[in-house]
Amino acid sequence: MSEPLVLVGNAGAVRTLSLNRPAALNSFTSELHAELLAALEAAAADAEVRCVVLTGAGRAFCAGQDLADPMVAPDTSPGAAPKDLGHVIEKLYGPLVQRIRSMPVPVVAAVNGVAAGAGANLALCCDLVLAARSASFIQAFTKIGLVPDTGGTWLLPRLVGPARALGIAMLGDKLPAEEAARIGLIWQTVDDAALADAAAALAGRLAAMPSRALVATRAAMNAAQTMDLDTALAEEARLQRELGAANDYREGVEAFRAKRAPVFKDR
Ligand code: T3D
Repeated sequence: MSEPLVLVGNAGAVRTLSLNRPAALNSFTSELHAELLAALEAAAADAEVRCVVLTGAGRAFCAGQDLADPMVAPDTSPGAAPKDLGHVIEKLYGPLVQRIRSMPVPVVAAVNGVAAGAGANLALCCDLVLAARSASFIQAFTKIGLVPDTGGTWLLPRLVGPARALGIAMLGDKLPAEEAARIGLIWQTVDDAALADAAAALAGRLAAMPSRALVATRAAMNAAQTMDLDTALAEEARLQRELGAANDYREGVEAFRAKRAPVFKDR
């Protein structure tokens, strides 16, 4: 039997998904897309899972689209029709981003090495991005005549502002993880040898927190980007009304008053 393209690990309430095509730097084929989407669906449907960690097997996080995949590799024979890359984005990368951004639990990217093209934006669309100090982020798209996809045009200016976003995306230079953290593109870097433990600790911490509040925080911050202040305040009231009626709020306040650790269960 062939190796799974996504390795699935469980530690308590944390589900770790490792992209597993190390010889091709975990670049995406349609098969990898299918396995990753199925693994994310399974994590979303499993009430025991309270945080997902996404990482890569081997020395890379993900080198984006597998450029040797016949689905996208240009056919150079005379008169050959161009590959419909728009279809690939609509059918594979778009749904992947939407799946991650709508997960019912927080998603941590543990970026263990180079994250290029769609691989960089796959990491950036996670809620918290933790990277090994030797990792790097490359918006490789313009080098092959494409625009940033996998949410890159939406994410980059929101994360680092339009000036930096354009510099990073147009030049396609390798951005070391420490510089990515310094400019606010990612959450944190840690020593390479400490990445797995740091990701596990961060994910364990998130898993013990009120999932619904974390997910609503993600959704509210996304939505507020296109709202005026009045609308954002109204949305905060709506969410607070909803969360204030949930068990986690009661538990959080009771635990605070009893000076004990809360046990959150809503998802
Ligand atoms: O096309 C569409 O469908 C639209 C969607 C696009 C989404 C995208 O992601 S477009 C961007 C695609 N990705 C890239 O352009 C990145 C290409 N890779 C690189 O620039 C470099 O490999 C890296 C900077 C990521 C790493 O460099 P380095 O020197 O550490 O490794 P390497 O020697 O270049 O690569 C190691 C192996 O991985 C090598 O194979 P080999 O020679 O050992 O058999 C290399 O060919 C393979 N590899 C790396 N990236 C890809 C890849 N194979 C297929 N596709 C890749 N993207």
